[in-house]
Amino acid sequence: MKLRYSPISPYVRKVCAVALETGLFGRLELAPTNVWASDTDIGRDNPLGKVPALTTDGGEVLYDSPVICEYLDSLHDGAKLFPPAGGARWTALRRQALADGILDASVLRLLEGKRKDGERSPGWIERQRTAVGRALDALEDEAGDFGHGVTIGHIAVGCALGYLDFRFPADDWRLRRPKLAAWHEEFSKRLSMSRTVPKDPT
Ligand SMILES: N[C@@H](CCC(=O)N[C@@H](CS)C(=O)NCC(=O)O)C(=O)O
Repeated sequence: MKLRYSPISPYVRKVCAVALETGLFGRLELAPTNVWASDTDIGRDNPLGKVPALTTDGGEVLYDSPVICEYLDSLHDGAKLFPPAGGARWTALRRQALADGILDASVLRLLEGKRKDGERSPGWIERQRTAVGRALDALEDEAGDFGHGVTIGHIAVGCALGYLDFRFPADDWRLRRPKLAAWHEEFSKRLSMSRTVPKDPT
């Protein structure tokens, strides 16, 4: 399987963490991809021009990260990261959606912040920052129920919090969120998390 890959994409991190948790990482051929390069060919694999995109052994290209993660989870016989049915499944999927939403808002905030003076919208940046703050408060409210298990919801939340540490350390999301901080400290010790921490390529 070929994974179009960027070492600092939090969505790619989610896929890699799932591959590590499920013992499939060794089956991934990592294809480094700069989606922002003017000559990138990512659009041939993913018409949306984004990573991650996974070409299966059968030649089908899958995107985006929730689809790729669920596909990988279907390829192994161990404990499933996507609970098969019932309340546990909806909780895991909702947590993944919340965490991915934190990423979406954070990426929008980052890109807006890089625009030139006069083009940048402080109101738009604030809207994204506020959405992330509310999402983090919601996670703090339920962090006591996270337990010690691992589902796609846990992995997505771990990746979202790691991305905030990477891109917005000054925000200090841990302030007033002690339960979430304690959970994250413990969860970050998993191999799937420690091996995929984002690092600035420069
Ligand atoms: N919803 C997508 C988001 C993927 C995404 O936004 N990836 C970024 C890299 S972090 C990207 O490729 N952006 C290029 C673009 O937006 O043109 C997923 O979960 O895979």
